[in-house]
Amino acid sequence: MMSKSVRASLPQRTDITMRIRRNSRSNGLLLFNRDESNGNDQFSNYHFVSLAIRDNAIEFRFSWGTDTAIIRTPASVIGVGTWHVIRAIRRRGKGKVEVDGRVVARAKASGFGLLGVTGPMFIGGVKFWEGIADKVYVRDGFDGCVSQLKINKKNLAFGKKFAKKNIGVCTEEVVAENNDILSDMQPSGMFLARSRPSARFVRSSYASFHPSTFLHDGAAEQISFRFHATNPEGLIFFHGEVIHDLEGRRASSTSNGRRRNGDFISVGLQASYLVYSFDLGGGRSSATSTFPVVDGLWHKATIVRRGSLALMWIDDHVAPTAVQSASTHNDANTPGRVYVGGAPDVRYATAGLYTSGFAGCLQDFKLTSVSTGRATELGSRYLDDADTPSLDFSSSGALERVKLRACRSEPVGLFNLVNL
Ligand SMILES: [Ca+2]
Repeated sequence: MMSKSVRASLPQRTDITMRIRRNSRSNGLLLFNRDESNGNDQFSNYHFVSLAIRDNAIEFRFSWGTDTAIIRTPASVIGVGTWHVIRAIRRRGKGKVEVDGRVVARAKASGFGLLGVTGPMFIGGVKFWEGIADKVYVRDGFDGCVSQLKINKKNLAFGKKFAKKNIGVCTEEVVAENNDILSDMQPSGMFLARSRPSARFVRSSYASFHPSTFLHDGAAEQISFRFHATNPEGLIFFHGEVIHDLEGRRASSTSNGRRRNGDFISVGLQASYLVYSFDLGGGRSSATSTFPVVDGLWHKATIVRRGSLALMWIDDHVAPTAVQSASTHNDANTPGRVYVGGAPDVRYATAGLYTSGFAGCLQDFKLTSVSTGRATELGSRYLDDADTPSLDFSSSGALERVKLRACRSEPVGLFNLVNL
């Protein structure tokens, strides 16, 4: 994709934000813009600015011809299959790269001044690679989706300003109703991909499923889901004692503020952090995300419990948050329904741990029980649950559907490996 009317950089500063999702671990060029004021000699030492994925790291380069500054992030700051916001910033000779709002790399090049980029700006690939590949050290276009491009804090729609080549449409994504990132992007030949099971919740919403939906009879078990939260507090998942019997009556008349006496497993948001809590009979333990997850972005959570040990991964971060319960209780005795997005009486159900349900979208909610053999194989990693069906939030899958809404689908630009 190419734009002749937009420049990726001003002389004194560069500020590029791209929201991307990789389809593979391939190297790929995200953005390239060079100086063409001295003619179109491809092999000369020209000024340029580039953003690329190389060996699973992000590389932000800017060059004054003979000298090139390279700001390289650690490898694996962005994974495959999840959305990330990358921001590359330069102030004269100083540059930094942020991923999902956190600075992950910075560098200073002394003596550098103004940068001139006069040529067209390329996104996702370039028209020709001669004389470019040996500047950025990637030889392919980006394999994945780009849903947002911001240059100097100005959002650019992938509309008429861009000439497109080899670009499809990514649609297997959902966003909250207030996300209008691509409202003005109307690509021709748009197709709708299979939508993933998802539902939107409004704090008082919930869906319930048969107790057997999550059998805690394996050597390990896993909860995984994608979420986009719009409120910093709220219950996302609960499995514990019987709250309502099969006729829908509250099973116990005990008042709020009671002391809990049954086993439970819960996941929810507390002050913008994701928290996994469980009590198997010996007291409550919790694992909390190391960073806030209510930030307008989609995140993926994967939680594995093996007896009294729980591990929680957020997005593609390699290191999980771990919690080991001091108790010797390993079995979850949870005869109640499985609740997602909230519960009939959240304060009562969670004994005050939560006061309301979740607000936002949940997608691809999977509950997987792992047999002893597979758990051994699993080690300390999480399970590939590609074969686990996602919870069906429709009336054919859920026992109850209370105030469930639809998540809107989001069309986004898809790039493939074919060069522009
Ligand atoms: Ca127990």
